[in-house]
Amino acid sequence: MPNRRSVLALGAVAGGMLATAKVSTEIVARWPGGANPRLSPAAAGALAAPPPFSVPLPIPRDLRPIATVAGVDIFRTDITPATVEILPAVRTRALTFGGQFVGPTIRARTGRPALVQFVNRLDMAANVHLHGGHVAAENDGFPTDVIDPGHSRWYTYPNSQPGATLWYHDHAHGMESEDVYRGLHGFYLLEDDAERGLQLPRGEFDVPILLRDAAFAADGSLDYASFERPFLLANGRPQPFFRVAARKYRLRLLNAGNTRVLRLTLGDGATMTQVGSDGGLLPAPVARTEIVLASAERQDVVVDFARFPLGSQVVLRDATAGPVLRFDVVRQAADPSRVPAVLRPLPPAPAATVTRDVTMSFDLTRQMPVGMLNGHVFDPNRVDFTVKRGSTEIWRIGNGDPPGFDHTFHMHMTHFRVLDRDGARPTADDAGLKDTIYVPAGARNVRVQATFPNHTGRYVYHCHFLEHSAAGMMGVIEIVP
Ligand SMILES: [Cu+2]
Repeated sequence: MPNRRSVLALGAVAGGMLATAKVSTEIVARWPGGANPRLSPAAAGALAAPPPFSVPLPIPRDLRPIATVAGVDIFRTDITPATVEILPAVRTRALTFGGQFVGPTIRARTGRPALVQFVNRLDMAANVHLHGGHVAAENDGFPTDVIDPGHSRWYTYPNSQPGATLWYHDHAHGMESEDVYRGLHGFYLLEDDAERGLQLPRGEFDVPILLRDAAFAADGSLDYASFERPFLLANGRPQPFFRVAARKYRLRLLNAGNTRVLRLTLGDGATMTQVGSDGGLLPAPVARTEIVLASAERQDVVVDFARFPLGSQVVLRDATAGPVLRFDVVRQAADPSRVPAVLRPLPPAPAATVTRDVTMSFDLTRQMPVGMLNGHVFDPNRVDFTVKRGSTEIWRIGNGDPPGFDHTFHMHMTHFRVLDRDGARPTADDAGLKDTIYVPAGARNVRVQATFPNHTGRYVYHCHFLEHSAAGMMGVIEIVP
């Protein structure tokens, strides 16, 4: 079980080093979210990696509703410790939703509310945030709004937004980083009628793939304190294979790594057709050969395996970790799916009436580095910005740290569009409606525009490198009528 005190283990280690070495380049390089983790074989965890492509890709099971009442689907699952197999034949103690290292997938329909009861069977408080969900404040998993051990909580998800690849994870104050690292993550796939009508690949050909890194101690336990997390897991397994038919698949790629930037390519530069991002479908498909996903970002791509001869092995690679997942094209199949030229127009963007600045940085002068937004450490009782419901705002996001420190930016309750990055066009990875973006070192003014509809109350915004948010890089907005 995670020790509450261990949440800042990374900070403590780095802090000790800081005291003796000041802000050395070594620390910058090793701090999570500094330069991408270096993968030295000597540091590749105490357990050796299994042979590549020796385990199949698991698909997380769907969570079945326990009832449907008046058009509302009712779900229930546990937040519970469990022993799982991640590395082959190695037992690993994890924190899970429903006993699975990648929690059960909740499938929901736009216009059809869902009620989910989470039963906390841990010996510590936990909660649930539906990442990308437009939900009332009391259902958003505010960091101090937790489920005590032995208690349960109903979360109401109105599903009043367009279809999108969402995910759910713990957000308990100061613990989210370790809790998510230990396995409290799962998919929430929202579909709307218009999307269904597009005939994109569906059913078994619509595959959620949760990517995250990990380190293991010699006893098989997840090593949270390690700076280096050499294993990149796909749906909780190292370098799995996936047998596919020679037809189109929709792959829902999620980077659920705590503090990681993925640069993904397929085969020898094969094209992936991006159809969606954080907030759902793009206006039109976009051909991509490399996808960059910072922590918590999602991209949905369609890959047509009919382009490869039967018997082909097509490898998804990360620029740092190497091979991630191998697709084995093993059979023919009929393919009624298609990728239409028009997917879903973006909603209108009303003129912004408020502009705000958010600078993300560490206080590196302290014994223990703390995360800050605009120079303030997170205080759940302090409102940093008051936002008028229904208003549209432009936020200028800056990375205030020295070279080597990357950050991400995540806003709860709504989606935004990226207007520009330091005066230049957004990247291809910024396309569509976003809730999380990469804010690398040197980024000083990433402008995003958001509208805050429907709900009032207090929500957080933060760096989604979870070691950073747990160290205080988080703020509070209060949306008022
Ligand atoms: Cu950060």
